[in-house]
Amino acid sequence: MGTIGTRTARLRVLPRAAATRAATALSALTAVAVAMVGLAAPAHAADPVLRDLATAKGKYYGTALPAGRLTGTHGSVAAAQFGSVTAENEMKWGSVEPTRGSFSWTGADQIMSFAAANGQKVRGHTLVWHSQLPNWLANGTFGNDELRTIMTDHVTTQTARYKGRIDQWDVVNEALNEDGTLRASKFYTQLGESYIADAFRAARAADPAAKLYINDYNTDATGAKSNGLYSLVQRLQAQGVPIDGVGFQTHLIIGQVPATFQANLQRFADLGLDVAITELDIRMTLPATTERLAQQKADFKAVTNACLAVARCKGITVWGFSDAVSWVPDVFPGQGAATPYNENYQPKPAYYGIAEALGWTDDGSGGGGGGGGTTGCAVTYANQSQWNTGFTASVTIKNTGSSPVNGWNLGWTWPSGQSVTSAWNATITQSGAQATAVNLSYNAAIAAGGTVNFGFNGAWSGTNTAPSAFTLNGTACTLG
Ligand code: 9MR
Repeated sequence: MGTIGTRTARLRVLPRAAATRAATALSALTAVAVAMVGLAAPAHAADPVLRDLATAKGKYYGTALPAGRLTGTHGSVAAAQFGSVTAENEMKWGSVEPTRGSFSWTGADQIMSFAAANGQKVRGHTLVWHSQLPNWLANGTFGNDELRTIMTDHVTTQTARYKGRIDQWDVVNEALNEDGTLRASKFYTQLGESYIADAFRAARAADPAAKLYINDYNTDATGAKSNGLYSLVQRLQAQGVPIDGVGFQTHLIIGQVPATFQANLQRFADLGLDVAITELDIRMTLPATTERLAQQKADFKAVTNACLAVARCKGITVWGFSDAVSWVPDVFPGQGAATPYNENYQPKPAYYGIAEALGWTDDGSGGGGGGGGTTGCAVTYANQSQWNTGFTASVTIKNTGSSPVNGWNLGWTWPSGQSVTSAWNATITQSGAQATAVNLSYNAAIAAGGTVNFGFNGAWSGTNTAPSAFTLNGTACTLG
């Protein structure tokens, strides 16, 4: 769209439902399933399971997932925490039909297998969209009848392949302009509004069980764009087009959950349609300060509450669950931290905000992520010795919050071109001037009020100015 707005693996005891899923996955004996169960989710023992909390409320909680991230920590958290998955890119036209009439299902099938192994629903995304089209289609010239057949054949082939296994299909994605008129996509320009009805009819014919959605962004509030969507949906219903639901992508900015969000969901539901929050993320200007993370927690909670308050809101999908894998920083430079887990797969306050909205309460065992306890850190940086081209530094992190930190990464930017050459008590990686130190297995935990220390050798030339700012798990620290 483009216009909108290490840790160390550690075994944990899986909750009963997760253990059952793990056993199911193992019995499936697929590569994907085996890869997902052995690794620990890096949550606290008392951390809630979003998929189970949501199910208890009659909703699902899902995530977008790239097929390249089905194993390791990413795969294990996705399996344990989410009851629905959406292929982030693998079911788009450009992925599945890169050459006319020649289909490539590898990535899409991997997502389907992962979901089946882990008892997850699948949101199909997406059949007809102006973006991520294959070159042969985007740049080809076709007569109107030919283009209509190309489109309906594509819809039919893809929905038929996964017949009976898709909970919701985003049949048409991002059909609207910001002013509520229809976007001048290749399909609209040549075929007119009827392309939408034809796409839905083809999908219904090939997979009668899937719920068929129209999906868009910047339609979360009442206003010109969502009014345009509302009118479009009414026109489709008047023509008897088989549309079941409306997806609200909900790509938001912290502090800007629309006041009319719930009412807007409700007015679409009142048309006799299901609604769903399909691509939720809530970005912020970096760095992620304690204050911004607290605002983000309130915002994730508010969005979750809005869905809970609308009976026909079926569930919520986050567009990526970890800041390690999110489209946001690529598209909005200087912004990010838009998901409920940090880059180190530690739950952020936002995660606890979701859980609280879903009825979970902190038992005081150290979860809560700043919901009950406070978070904070102070860093002491000492240049211990220096010679013509090298130096040795020592860094001490103090947890000044009231909750323990379980798994940490410390980031800083070198002011004068230094680089780390070797480290102890941490693993340090560097990208440009940005250095990141990650805990080792034996020093992952920092008790409330406690400290950890690590050190390293570095290279310098010219000047060797000390870093002036540090972030712990994405949150700015004071200098001690
Ligand atoms: O997250 C997706 C990213 O990896 C792709 O590069 C991008 C290409 O347009 O699409 C992203 O997902 C989009 C989704 O399919 C539709 N709504 C907006 C999402 C974020 O751009």
